[in-house]
Amino acid sequence: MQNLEKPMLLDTTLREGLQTPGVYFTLEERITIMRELDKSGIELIEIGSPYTGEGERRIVAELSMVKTRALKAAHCRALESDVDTVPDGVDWVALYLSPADRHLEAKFEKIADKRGFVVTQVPRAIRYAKNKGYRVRYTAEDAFRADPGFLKQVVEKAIEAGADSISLPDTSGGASPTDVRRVYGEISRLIRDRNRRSLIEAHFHNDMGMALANTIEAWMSGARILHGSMNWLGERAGIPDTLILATWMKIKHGYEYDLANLTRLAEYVEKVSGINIPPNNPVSGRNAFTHTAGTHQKAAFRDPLTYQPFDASMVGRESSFALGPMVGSEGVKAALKKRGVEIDRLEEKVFEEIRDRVKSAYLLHGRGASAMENIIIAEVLNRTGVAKITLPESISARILIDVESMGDKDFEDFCRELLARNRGVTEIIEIWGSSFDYMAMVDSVSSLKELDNIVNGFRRAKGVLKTETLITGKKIR
Ligand code: HCA
Ligand code: CU
Repeated sequence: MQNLEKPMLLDTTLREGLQTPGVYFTLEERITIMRELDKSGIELIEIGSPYTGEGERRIVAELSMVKTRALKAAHCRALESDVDTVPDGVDWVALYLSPADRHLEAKFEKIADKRGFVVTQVPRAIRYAKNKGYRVRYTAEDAFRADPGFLKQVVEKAIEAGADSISLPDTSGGASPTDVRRVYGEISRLIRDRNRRSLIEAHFHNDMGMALANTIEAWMSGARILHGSMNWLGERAGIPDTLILATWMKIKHGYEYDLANLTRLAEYVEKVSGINIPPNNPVSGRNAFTHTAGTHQKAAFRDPLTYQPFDASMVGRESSFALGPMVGSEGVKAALKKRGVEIDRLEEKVFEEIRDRVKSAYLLHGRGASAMENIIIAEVLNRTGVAKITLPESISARILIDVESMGDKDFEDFCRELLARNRGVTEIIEIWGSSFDYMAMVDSVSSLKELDNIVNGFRRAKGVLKTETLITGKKIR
């Protein structure tokens, strides 16, 4: 691994993240997010876009008064009048004006010499903000789709005007790591050749799923400030998750960030943004440290790192084992241990029985079987005398049934007979607008075995294609 200078992580949950459809944070929520980012060691926090209206300007002004170790950045267009909306207490002002012709065409209809406008306006706005005492970033919006020669020309103007940093964002999210190496390499060289100290900032959108890899590549190609946003929030597919970036820096390079605190913040942001963390999200996803396949479980039970890049405790989490349709007896052991069962006192065949019953439950009932795992564990364990787990007094369920053709006489006759025998099934109704055609209500049977028999009965009935079972809970009255 190259010897790379420690980057500064910039979190823009409060600016880019606020550009996620449907997301809004109150002032209190923004303050909490800021404080927790700061506590976690994030070096720069983008606190908002004060130029977008009086309401936002006032909120940004409040945020700029919150004491943090992290430097605070505000986002503006490259306009003097936007700079005037930046409140005291902000350290770094970002000024964006795209050098890409496509943007200039779409945005500045009335200006005849669009490129000419960029090369004069960018340095003008930078000087204006520098004179007001700010550190200044120039953002070459959509840098990857700008004419490379013109991009260099504008960057040159920006560094001459005193820009402290240059952001080369992949605004439209189509760049690859190879493109990044070229563009960041060229601009790094340009800055070095001019003997300037301007830093390069990396900001990548995830439209093609490349944002995180692009950001790391940008760092290796000279960027010093790397942008992230909690839980990948941002325009469209978002930008890299700050937690994952910080995890990479700590795990791979030993740079210190409080990952456990960032993991808690991820949950908080999930709650206040209303955007769920996908279960398979790296680091913060519910499944990120869960082993499922029997072969994985067997190895991971002894050494989780067989199937993980780092120890879950590094981010304040624990490895876990799912039961599920592929479970192995090691997975069962781990699950029992977690429930406080003394597994050393149990014979191997107990684990195997639980394993086999869980697997068959999935075959018979579909994914609804996940709600039966605990019942299976209790039914098997209670027979051993080693542990006593309280079972629900009775089991109720809904069986969804897909038949060859709805309203089929044979199937309905079968149902009538079943209902007449009155063994657990209390009602069968047609359902519409689902991939299933009927729903059977099972009320208060005494064991899973009994439920299995009922489902097996349906499965053998003429015309039945498939079934799925849902265990039901309390009735709300
Ligand atoms: C945008 C701006 C930006 C700016 C990035 C930056 C982008 O919303 O168009 O200032 O570094 O993606 O280009 O988010
Ligand atoms: Cu962006």
